[in-house]
Amino acid sequence: MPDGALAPLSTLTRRLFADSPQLELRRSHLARAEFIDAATLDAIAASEAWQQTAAFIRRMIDERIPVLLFGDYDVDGSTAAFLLFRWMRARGASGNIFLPSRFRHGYGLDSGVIAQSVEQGYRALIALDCGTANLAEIAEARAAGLDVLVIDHHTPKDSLPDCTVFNPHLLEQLPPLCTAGLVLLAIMQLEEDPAALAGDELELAGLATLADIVPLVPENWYLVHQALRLLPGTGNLGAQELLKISQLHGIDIFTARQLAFQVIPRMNAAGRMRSAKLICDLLASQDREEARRQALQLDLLNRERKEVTDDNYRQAARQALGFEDAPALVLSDPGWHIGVLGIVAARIAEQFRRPAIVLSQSPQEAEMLTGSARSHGGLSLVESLAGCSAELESFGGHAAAAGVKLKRDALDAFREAWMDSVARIQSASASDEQAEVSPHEDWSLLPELRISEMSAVLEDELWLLAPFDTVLPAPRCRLSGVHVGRCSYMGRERTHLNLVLTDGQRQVRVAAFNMSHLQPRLQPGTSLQAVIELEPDNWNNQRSIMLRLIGLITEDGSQIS
Ligand SMILES: [Mn+2]
Repeated sequence: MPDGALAPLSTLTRRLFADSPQLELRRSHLARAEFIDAATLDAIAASEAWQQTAAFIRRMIDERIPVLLFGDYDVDGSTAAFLLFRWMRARGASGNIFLPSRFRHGYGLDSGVIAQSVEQGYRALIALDCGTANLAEIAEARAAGLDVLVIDHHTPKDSLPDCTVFNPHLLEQLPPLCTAGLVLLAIMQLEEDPAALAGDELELAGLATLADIVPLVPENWYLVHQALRLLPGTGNLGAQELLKISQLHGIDIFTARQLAFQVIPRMNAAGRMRSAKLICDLLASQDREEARRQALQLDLLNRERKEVTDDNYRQAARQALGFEDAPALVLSDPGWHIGVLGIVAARIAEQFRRPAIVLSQSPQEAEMLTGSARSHGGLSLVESLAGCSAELESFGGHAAAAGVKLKRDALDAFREAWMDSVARIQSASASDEQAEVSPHEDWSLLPELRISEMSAVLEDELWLLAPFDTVLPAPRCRLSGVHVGRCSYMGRERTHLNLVLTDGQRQVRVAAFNMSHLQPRLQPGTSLQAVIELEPDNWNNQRSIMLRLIGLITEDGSQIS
């Protein structure tokens, strides 16, 4: 049992999290050291979807049916394919992994690949991290004699494919796991001898869970929490070399931020710039020298990816300035790189504080545009796209991220239809929310914290409960009874501030990212309350808590951010 998992949380920590029920859920998950609780597992095991899934996988192994595992080109899709294939192969299954290319196939099952696999003698297909929406392709596969199973977590359309689909959207007992999480669950249920596992399954599924940005409900949180602790000592050669090249060696416990900013982009660079097969090859590597070369290759692809992203982002931002009043942005250029559209859309959505779709010309079909959508302000993309699907060839994804395809000459009509759809949803949700003002709006409602209350206990408990997302947000509070000790600029372009606050006895450092405009208000000696967010930090391999400035409450009570 992990240290401190059963000790009751301090009153201070409970107060900082407003006694969220997530605190106890997380602690009890940790105390039981299990990914999914036994009662939920029993309910899943009894479901028809699981029984058919288990029977399918066992039949592949027992009858040595040549099976193609068709994944996706991101961390989740490739890790899921790697984990399931390695486990099945070790038990005698015959077959291979196929990961599509963004440039040749696009997202999801591909008719050409299915036809080719039939010619090559495959007799079954497992779609991983895709397939739920591929009704036509699955009908073709079945007509060609392939047995088909889908393990996926994408949102289903109105109709379902004609095969077994293991998807949390279709089985209420299943937590909202990503595909690698579903594969981990499947392997743990199917494996009679846990000692026969490779031992890296939990940390790799946890890494994929973090990469896929699924909500950190207790099951997903547990996987990520474990990955942060297990990855530093992973037995997987490829992961070891990847961590080294990501400058993450000699660290006992990672923060989610370290993996999200240093490791995951290097893995995703494979599918963005070349082929996600590189991720599977790296994770499967049995040779140190080979693993080192593969990690280096991912690092180089990531550097290339950064340059292309910056260039395409600048062009897209220039275009966005032309749509000042639009509630959402649709930007398009045939020259933009297919592999970075999602990152560019995310950056545009963040910078312009609006949902954004970024499109380029489809590499497969010259008359089509293909692109990525990223949400802002809680809008459900899938819902908003469903509201204008007449203008789209296809779309799919989740609330926060989605992919779209449309005819080039439908661009203007689509832009108009999507604007209407977004505006409709936003006005409906604005009236829903009126009754409920978020406590973050009125900072005087936030819990108060004094420097004298900050201790090693608080630090340990925050490390135990992290990582945070919308399910359990990082705690925000008012640091009171303090005045400014020092304030200096930070960062090459002096965009950040490094603030030292003191209560007269002890002092703390507060990081103010992109808040250099507050500098004139932070003269030494100024009394104020600092609204801060607390988050585990590992800067310089020193385990600590970062205090991130959200805003200031001045002595006369005004809120400034
Ligand atoms: Mn996924």
